[in-house]
Amino acid sequence: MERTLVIIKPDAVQRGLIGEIITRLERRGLKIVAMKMMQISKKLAAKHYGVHVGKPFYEGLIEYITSNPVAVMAVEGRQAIEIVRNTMGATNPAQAAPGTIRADLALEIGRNLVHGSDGPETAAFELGLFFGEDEILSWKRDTDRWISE
Ligand code: IDP
Ligand code: MG
Repeated sequence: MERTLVIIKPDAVQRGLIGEIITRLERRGLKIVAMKMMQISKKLAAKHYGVHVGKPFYEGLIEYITSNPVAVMAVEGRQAIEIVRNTMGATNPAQAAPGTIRADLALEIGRNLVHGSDGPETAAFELGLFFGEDEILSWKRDTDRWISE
Protein backbone atom coordinates (compact mmCIF):
# COMPACT_ATOMS: atom_id res chain seq x y z
CA MET A 1 0.00 0.00 0.00
CA GLU A 2 1.17 3.49 -0.82
CA ARG A 3 1.81 6.11 1.86
CA THR A 4 1.89 9.88 1.56
CA LEU A 5 2.42 12.92 3.76
CA VAL A 6 -0.46 15.32 4.38
CA ILE A 7 0.05 18.65 6.12
CA ILE A 8 -3.00 20.54 7.32
CA LYS A 9 -1.47 23.99 7.03
CA PRO A 10 -1.65 26.88 9.56
CA ASP A 11 -4.58 28.58 7.81
CA ALA A 12 -6.66 25.40 8.03
CA VAL A 13 -5.78 24.90 11.70
CA GLN A 14 -6.61 28.53 12.51
CA ARG A 15 -9.89 28.30 10.60
CA GLY A 16 -11.00 25.16 12.43
CA LEU A 17 -10.83 22.98 9.33
CA ILE A 18 -8.71 20.11 10.69
CA GLY A 19 -11.76 17.89 11.13
CA GLU A 20 -13.26 18.81 7.76
CA ILE A 21 -10.03 17.96 5.93
CA ILE A 22 -9.43 14.72 7.80
CA THR A 23 -13.05 13.73 7.22
CA ARG A 24 -12.73 14.19 3.46
CA LEU A 25 -9.64 11.98 3.34
CA GLU A 26 -11.02 9.43 5.78
CA ARG A 27 -14.34 9.11 3.97
CA ARG A 28 -12.55 8.28 0.73
CA GLY A 29 -11.22 5.23 2.49
CA LEU A 30 -7.68 6.35 3.17
CA LYS A 31 -6.21 5.01 6.40
CA ILE A 32 -4.43 7.31 8.84
CA VAL A 33 -1.21 5.62 9.94
CA ALA A 34 0.38 8.57 11.78
CA MET A 35 -0.86 11.94 13.02
CA LYS A 36 0.38 14.81 15.20
CA MET A 37 0.22 18.55 15.86
CA MET A 38 3.48 20.48 15.58
CA GLN A 39 4.97 23.83 14.72
CA ILE A 40 7.33 23.48 11.78
CA SER A 41 10.81 24.97 12.37
CA LYS A 42 12.54 27.14 9.77
CA LYS A 43 15.07 24.36 9.29
CA LEU A 44 12.46 21.69 8.62
CA ALA A 45 10.50 24.04 6.34
CA ALA A 46 13.64 24.70 4.30
CA LYS A 47 14.18 20.97 3.82
CA HIS A 48 10.55 20.27 3.00
CA TYR A 49 10.26 23.14 0.51
CA GLY A 50 13.85 22.93 -0.77
CA VAL A 51 12.68 22.55 -4.39
CA HIS A 52 11.11 26.02 -4.23
CA VAL A 53 14.24 27.93 -3.13
CA GLY A 54 14.68 31.05 -5.25
CA LYS A 55 11.06 31.25 -6.40
CA PRO A 56 9.30 34.57 -5.77
CA PHE A 57 6.89 33.04 -3.24
CA TYR A 58 9.56 31.11 -1.28
CA GLU A 59 10.13 33.51 1.62
CA GLY A 60 6.41 34.01 2.13
CA LEU A 61 5.82 30.28 1.97
CA ILE A 62 8.39 29.61 4.72
CA GLU A 63 6.93 32.43 6.82
CA TYR A 64 3.41 31.01 6.38
CA ILE A 65 4.17 27.35 7.04
CA THR A 66 6.23 28.10 10.18
CA SER A 67 3.92 30.80 11.56
CA ASN A 68 1.48 28.65 13.52
CA PRO A 69 0.80 25.00 14.34
CA VAL A 70 0.03 22.46 11.65
CA ALA A 71 -1.43 18.96 11.79
CA VAL A 72 0.60 16.36 9.93
CA MET A 73 -0.49 12.90 8.90
CA ALA A 74 0.75 9.87 7.08
CA VAL A 75 -2.10 8.32 5.11
CA GLU A 76 -2.16 4.98 3.39
CA GLY A 77 -4.14 3.43 0.60
CA ARG A 78 -3.94 2.17 -2.96
CA GLN A 79 -2.70 5.13 -5.06
CA ALA A 80 -2.80 7.29 -1.92
CA ILE A 81 -0.49 9.93 -3.44
CA GLU A 82 -2.72 10.57 -6.45
CA ILE A 83 -5.93 10.22 -4.43
CA VAL A 84 -4.80 12.81 -1.89
CA ARG A 85 -3.65 15.23 -4.62
CA ASN A 86 -7.00 14.88 -6.40
CA THR A 87 -8.95 15.34 -3.18
CA MET A 88 -6.94 18.51 -2.40
CA GLY A 89 -7.41 20.01 -5.87
CA ALA A 90 -5.11 22.23 -7.91
CA THR A 91 -2.48 24.33 -6.11
CA ASN A 92 -4.37 27.53 -6.90
CA PRO A 93 -7.87 27.31 -5.37
CA ALA A 94 -9.12 29.57 -8.18
CA GLN A 95 -8.35 26.78 -10.62
CA ALA A 96 -9.25 23.83 -8.40
CA ALA A 97 -12.20 21.67 -9.42
CA PRO A 98 -15.38 22.11 -7.38
CA GLY A 99 -15.69 19.37 -4.78
CA THR A 100 -12.01 19.51 -3.89
CA ILE A 101 -10.75 20.82 -0.55
CA ARG A 102 -9.02 23.84 -2.06
CA ALA A 103 -11.95 24.79 -4.30
CA ASP A 104 -14.58 24.35 -1.63
CA LEU A 105 -12.73 25.95 1.28
CA ALA A 106 -10.05 28.33 -0.02
CA LEU A 107 -9.58 31.34 -2.31
CA GLU A 108 -5.87 31.99 -2.77
CA ILE A 109 -2.75 30.05 -3.72
CA GLY A 110 -0.83 31.37 -0.72
CA ARG A 111 -3.52 30.12 1.69
CA ASN A 112 -4.44 26.80 0.15
CA LEU A 113 -4.95 24.85 3.39
CA VAL A 114 -3.27 21.55 2.69
CA HIS A 115 -0.13 19.82 1.43
CA GLY A 116 0.16 16.37 -0.14
CA SER A 117 3.33 14.74 -1.49
CA ASP A 118 3.51 14.83 -5.29
CA GLY A 119 5.15 11.48 -6.09
CA PRO A 120 6.61 8.29 -4.60
CA GLU A 121 10.14 9.69 -4.05
CA THR A 122 8.80 12.92 -2.56
CA ALA A 123 6.43 10.98 -0.31
CA ALA A 124 9.24 8.80 1.06
CA PHE A 125 11.47 11.84 1.58
CA GLU A 126 8.77 13.95 3.24
CA LEU A 127 7.48 11.15 5.48
CA GLY A 128 11.06 10.72 6.68
CA LEU A 129 11.30 14.43 7.48
CA PHE A 130 8.16 14.49 9.62
CA PHE A 131 7.91 11.02 11.17
CA GLY A 132 10.24 8.52 12.77
CA GLU A 133 9.73 4.94 11.58
CA ASP A 134 8.26 4.04 14.99
CA GLU A 135 5.61 6.77 14.66
CA ILE A 136 4.03 5.20 11.56
CA LEU A 137 1.69 2.36 12.44
CA SER A 138 0.89 -0.69 10.37
CA TRP A 139 -2.58 -1.58 11.54
CA LYS A 140 -5.42 -3.66 10.24
CA ARG A 141 -8.75 -1.91 9.87
CA ASP A 142 -11.85 -4.08 9.88
CA THR A 143 -13.33 -2.15 6.94
CA ASP A 144 -10.22 -2.57 4.75
CA ARG A 145 -11.76 -5.43 2.77
CA TRP A 146 -14.79 -3.26 1.95
CA ILE A 147 -12.58 -0.47 0.65
CA SER A 148 -9.89 -2.37 -1.21
CA GLU A 149 -10.29 -5.62 -3.13
P1 IDP B 1 1.43 21.98 -4.22
O1 IDP B 1 1.31 22.34 -2.76
O2 IDP B 1 0.09 21.86 -4.86
O3 IDP B 1 2.32 20.78 -4.46
P2 IDP B 1 3.65 23.62 -5.18
O4 IDP B 1 3.75 24.19 -6.55
O5 IDP B 1 4.56 22.50 -4.82
O6 IDP B 1 2.12 23.24 -4.94
O7 IDP B 1 3.88 24.83 -4.16
C1 IDP B 1 4.04 24.57 -2.79
C2 IDP B 1 3.23 25.56 -2.00
O8 IDP B 1 3.80 26.86 -2.20
C3 IDP B 1 1.77 25.72 -2.44
O9 IDP B 1 0.92 24.74 -1.90
C4 IDP B 1 1.47 27.10 -1.90
O10 IDP B 1 1.25 27.06 -0.49
C5 IDP B 1 2.77 27.83 -2.16
N1 IDP B 1 2.77 28.54 -3.43
C6 IDP B 1 2.99 28.04 -4.66
N2 IDP B 1 2.90 28.98 -5.61
C7 IDP B 1 2.62 30.13 -4.97
C8 IDP B 1 2.41 31.48 -5.39
O11 IDP B 1 2.46 31.81 -6.58
N3 IDP B 1 2.13 32.39 -4.41
C9 IDP B 1 2.07 32.06 -3.09
N4 IDP B 1 2.25 30.81 -2.65
C10 IDP B 1 2.53 29.86 -3.57
MG1 MG C 1 4.34 20.51 -4.23
